[in-house]
Amino acid sequence: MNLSPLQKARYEYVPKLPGMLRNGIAEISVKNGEATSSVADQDKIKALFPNTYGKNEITFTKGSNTSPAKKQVVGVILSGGQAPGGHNVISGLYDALKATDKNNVLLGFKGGPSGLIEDDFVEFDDAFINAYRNTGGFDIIGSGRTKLETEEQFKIVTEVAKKHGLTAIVIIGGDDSNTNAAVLAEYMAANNTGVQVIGCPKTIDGDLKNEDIEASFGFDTATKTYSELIGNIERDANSAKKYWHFIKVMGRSASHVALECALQTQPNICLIGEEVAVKKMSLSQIASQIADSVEKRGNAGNNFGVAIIPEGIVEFVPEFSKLIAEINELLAGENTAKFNALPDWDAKYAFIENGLTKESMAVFAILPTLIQQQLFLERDPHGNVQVSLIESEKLLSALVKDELDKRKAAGTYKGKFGTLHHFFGYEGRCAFPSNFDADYCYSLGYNAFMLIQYGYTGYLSKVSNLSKPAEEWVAGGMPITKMMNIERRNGEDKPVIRKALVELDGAPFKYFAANRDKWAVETAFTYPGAIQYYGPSEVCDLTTRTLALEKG
Ligand code: FBP
Repeated sequence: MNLSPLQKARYEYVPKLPGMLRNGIAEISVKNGEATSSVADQDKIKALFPNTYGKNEITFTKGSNTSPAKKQVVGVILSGGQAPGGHNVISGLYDALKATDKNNVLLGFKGGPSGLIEDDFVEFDDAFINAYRNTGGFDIIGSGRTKLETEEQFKIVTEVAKKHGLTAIVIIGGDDSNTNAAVLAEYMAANNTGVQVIGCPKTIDGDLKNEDIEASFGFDTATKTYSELIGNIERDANSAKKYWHFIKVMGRSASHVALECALQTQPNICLIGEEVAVKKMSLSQIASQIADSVEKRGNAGNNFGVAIIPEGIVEFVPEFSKLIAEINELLAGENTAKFNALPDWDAKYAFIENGLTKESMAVFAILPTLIQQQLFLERDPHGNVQVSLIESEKLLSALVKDELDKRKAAGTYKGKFGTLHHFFGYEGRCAFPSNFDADYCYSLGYNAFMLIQYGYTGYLSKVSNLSKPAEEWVAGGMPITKMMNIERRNGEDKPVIRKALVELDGAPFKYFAANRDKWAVETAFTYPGAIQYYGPSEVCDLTTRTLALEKG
């Protein structure tokens, strides 16, 4: 492997553990907390998880380690989208496992949950792990999006576990993967397999958080990476003074990433999907709001600016969601073939006009042709529109241009509107983890092993008090069932971990809302610069603005 100087230096970085885990394995004991109940639908969740429901929250403390001596063979998987720090979860897990007993074994199942089904694995040793310490990416074993949720899959996993003598499985994933971890834990307990299951909270989207989990790992590094790039673009915009940059950032179901980037860079515009949904905003209203900023700035001679758009924005616009539902209906079954056989776009347009309601057709008609065609080109295997592939940054800038043309004709707008488009997503998911993520992830992995050693199952590795220095972090575990409620998914009632959307009465959004009118008109950009790995702690160990504001 060719090593960059930074990679070599990062190998030497020693991640910081919470104070209570620092004295060595022999000095970690357990403090029992309260018994738990699920956040909602208690009776239903309890009935679905009779073996793992209602367990106590636990915290680790300094004290004599009373866990039973037992050889551990642990399997680990990475699940879903990449997030900086995944390698450190595995190295923390490995270090705690080997420090407890050098005969313990850690197996990595490759390519995500499918690795467990296909029994595709590697056994980690020191040399293997050392090559990945403090690095970004999930390439140590790869990841995947196969869902572990059916009885048949669980039976196969049980066979694989038996074959290797697995005592525990660690699932590093987002809300869906950890929901499945809880279901697997219950299955393993109900069938007396002796296999424990522990989850670790991952996702750059930041939407796996709640009163127990303060942040999912990867959010810190990814948002710092995007914010660096956005800050650089702001400075370019402020230098050249000739472009409006429309920047889409990842975060499909929640706008935490967009909000955090806005808090770090103070752009002229940042849309928050959750607000759009609550206010039931239309595409025209959104375009008009952006056009107000462009107009005021343009009339003052500032024909440049920056707008941040969350990836999932269009799904939050009620009229757009309705349009998508109608298109899915319109092309159901044989209609797709009929539509595809039409000779040209005019014929297709007439077919669409004929099939949509008047209201949805009105929305469709204002979309730029490129986006109209995208809606019919990009389909998923079920024939549905792939909303995540819609270039919403281009859609919005085109709608803003239409609005500005009207204002120009009316004589109110006198500026120029040159646009550039960007999408920041993959650029941030595999960055070298910030010191925060390197420390947090290593602690999550180390802590996950302590939960295993003390015999817990169906727990999420929990490290909290994260806005304070690592020394003051609190390590422990929370039953996953505590975070669950019943939701309708694909026409069925399912027990799931509730996804955390941006709270409009939360401190991060309120801070943004109190400042955005000023940012929309003035040039109030801030330039966070690149993540710093070495240097003063106030620069290198900074947490996100979201966490700082949430924790006051
Ligand atoms: P996870 O929820 O699995 O962490 O993934 C989140 C994410 O990074 C989203 O922000 C993005 O929409 C999606 O993954 C992209 O997925 P893919 O890697 O499959 O293109």
